[in-house]
Amino acid sequence: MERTLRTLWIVVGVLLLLVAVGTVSFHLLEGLDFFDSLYLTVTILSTVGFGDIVPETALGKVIYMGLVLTGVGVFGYAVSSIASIMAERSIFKLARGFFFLGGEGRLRNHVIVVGWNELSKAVCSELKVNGYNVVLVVERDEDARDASKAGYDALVGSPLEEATYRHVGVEDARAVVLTEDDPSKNLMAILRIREINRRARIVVACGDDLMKSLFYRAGADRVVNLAEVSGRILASFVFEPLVAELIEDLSEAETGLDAEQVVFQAGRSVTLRELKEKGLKSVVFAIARGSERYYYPSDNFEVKPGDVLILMGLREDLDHDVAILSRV
Ligand SMILES: [Ca+2]
Repeated sequence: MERTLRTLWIVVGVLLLLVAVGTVSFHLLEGLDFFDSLYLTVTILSTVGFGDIVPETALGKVIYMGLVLTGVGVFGYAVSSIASIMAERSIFKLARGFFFLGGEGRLRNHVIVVGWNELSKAVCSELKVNGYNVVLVVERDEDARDASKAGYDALVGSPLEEATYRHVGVEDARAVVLTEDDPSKNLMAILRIREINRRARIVVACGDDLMKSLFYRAGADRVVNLAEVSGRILASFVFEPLVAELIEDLSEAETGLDAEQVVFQAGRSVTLRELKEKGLKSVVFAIARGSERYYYPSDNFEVKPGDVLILMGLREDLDHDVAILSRV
């Protein structure tokens, strides 16, 4: 892409040079005024050659022929490289932008992931396994191509600009995950997103604690210090490898155990016993009510509408239980 762009600039430069040479030559040799000289040069270079103005002098004819021969190549090359740049850009910038914005392709409840790196790849794959619709925002064309190959929709755009987030439908997004490690960029991104959507969950990765409070103040819902989290798991593998294994297992949904939070949306309260009698298979590890947490609640615990159940179990059991809870 960059190379095509550089070549294009060179071609445009050569073209301008030819226009200048032709115009000045015809003006001096043929006695044409500047405008007619320019007109003659441009029609020759574009290979149109109307023939309404023709050179009379021998040197003028030589220059005419020279411009005809170079014009075919240079002009043709310029047109084709502009066309290829337009085509390449449009795939990601224009076409996708329009697709995202309107009609049946309108995105809803999707998760926007900013950045394409090892971290975001893990984020995207985990979201996908959990059934979320992921849309990426990347800065480079090659990242967009890479992401598309991996099966994700990607938009090329600056994470600093509001328009980028509008293109990926941030007003209807469920959440945004910022995976890049540039703190000032992340800060700006949070502000931009909050301008458009006050409710979407914003999760930010950060390398140290310096920016944490600033991110929260800007409107982030969760700032995760990656070094801290992975450091703790690494250490756990030393003195409690089984626990570390369990934590790792719980954190990914594709195999083994998984944890899930489910909002209890029934119109009445029920005891945990009643839910178990309905066939709940997984373990109710905790119940969250506002800022309160009730860990391993007993069978007599009364689950109220709006409570959040935190379930642990195998994937198929969790899916089964989510279905049961939605029918209560
Ligand atoms: Ca797992």
